[in-house]
Amino acid sequence: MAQELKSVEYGLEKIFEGAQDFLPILGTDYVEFYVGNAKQAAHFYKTAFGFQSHAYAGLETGKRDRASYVLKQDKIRLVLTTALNSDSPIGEHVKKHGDGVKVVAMWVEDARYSYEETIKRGAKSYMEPTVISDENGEVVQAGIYAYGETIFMFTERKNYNGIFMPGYKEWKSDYNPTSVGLKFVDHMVGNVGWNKMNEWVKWFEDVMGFVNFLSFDDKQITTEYSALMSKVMANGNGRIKFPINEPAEGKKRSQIEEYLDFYEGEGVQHIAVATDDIITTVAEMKARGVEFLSTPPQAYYDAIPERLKDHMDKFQEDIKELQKLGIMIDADEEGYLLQIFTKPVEDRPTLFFEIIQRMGARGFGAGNFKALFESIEREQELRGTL
Ligand code: TYF
Ligand code: FE
Repeated sequence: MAQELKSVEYGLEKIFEGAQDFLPILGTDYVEFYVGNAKQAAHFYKTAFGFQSHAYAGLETGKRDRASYVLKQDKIRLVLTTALNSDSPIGEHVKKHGDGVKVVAMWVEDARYSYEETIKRGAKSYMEPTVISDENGEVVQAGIYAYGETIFMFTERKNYNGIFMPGYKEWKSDYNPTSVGLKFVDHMVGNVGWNKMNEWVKWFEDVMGFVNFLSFDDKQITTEYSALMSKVMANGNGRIKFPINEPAEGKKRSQIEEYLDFYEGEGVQHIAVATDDIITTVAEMKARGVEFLSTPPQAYYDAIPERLKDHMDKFQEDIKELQKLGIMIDADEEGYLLQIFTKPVEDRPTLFFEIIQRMGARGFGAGNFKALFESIEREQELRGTL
């Protein structure tokens, strides 16, 4: 079933054609989580995911209401923020959603302009353009609401050469686990409510100037039990990709519905991070205690040479080794990709990570959907949420 998805239309040409250029985005600036205990979360992402200590803000830097730990791995920056008192919107967020992504920050040339243009096109304001400065210069930030309580923040840093942002100090630690080889954020997926996907597709088109470059409907993404629909939105240069999922009726509860119930609303479902050596990255993460979804069955791996056929000559990995680690393989017209998914990284079955290595392919692993969703359903079964 999944293999038939080859015909879905996509391609960078289409992105460039369809996208409006009013909002040039240079890349993902950082992803900020609101968590119950930022100190411990930072330890987890350093130890298990190979992030390095980068910057810190909290009582010691004059912040009275919060503590934020900034972690870095190659181009990826994670910010882990927690409340320091009960009277805090950060604490409220954690109370409602559990630990999760609050802010997706995008690196832009001009934050004021990005804000004005998106507001003009219908965005709801979260934070008006704000200049934050110190002896290293200034950062300008402005924010708009995206799905649920998730914020898209525009960050302009052309006049700044400090460590992360004014208000933060460099975080030097004696504990420095090595990188696991994660390089950059490939995409971030949002789960939205029943029948809300097309509203959000339109929001990304109208407000952000993005285009829909890939679509999967519930007939394509359905297993024996649950179902979902998914559309991928991308910006003009293709550097920012936001797939959107909505639940669909199946025989049992959709994994998207499970997320919406436990997150108590719409939000970021997974963050896909790229590596150029997935075997080393995943072996290292497993050794450090990261839990991944179960390995697809033998029949899945038996079918790989057939799926790879046009790309078999380029294929460099050993299928046996990929199978040993539970890594999945998919191919499209342009190449192949390797991917694997962690289990949720909190107690609520909400946010998880994807590790992806693209070998030319620009798709999202449609050929793996069936095996992936069956693996997710095995977890749902254990949780009693299927
Ligand atoms: O980002 C994607 O589209 C893929 C596949 O609940 C996917 O990583 C889609 C939906 C989902 C989990 C993974
Ligand atoms: Fe993904």
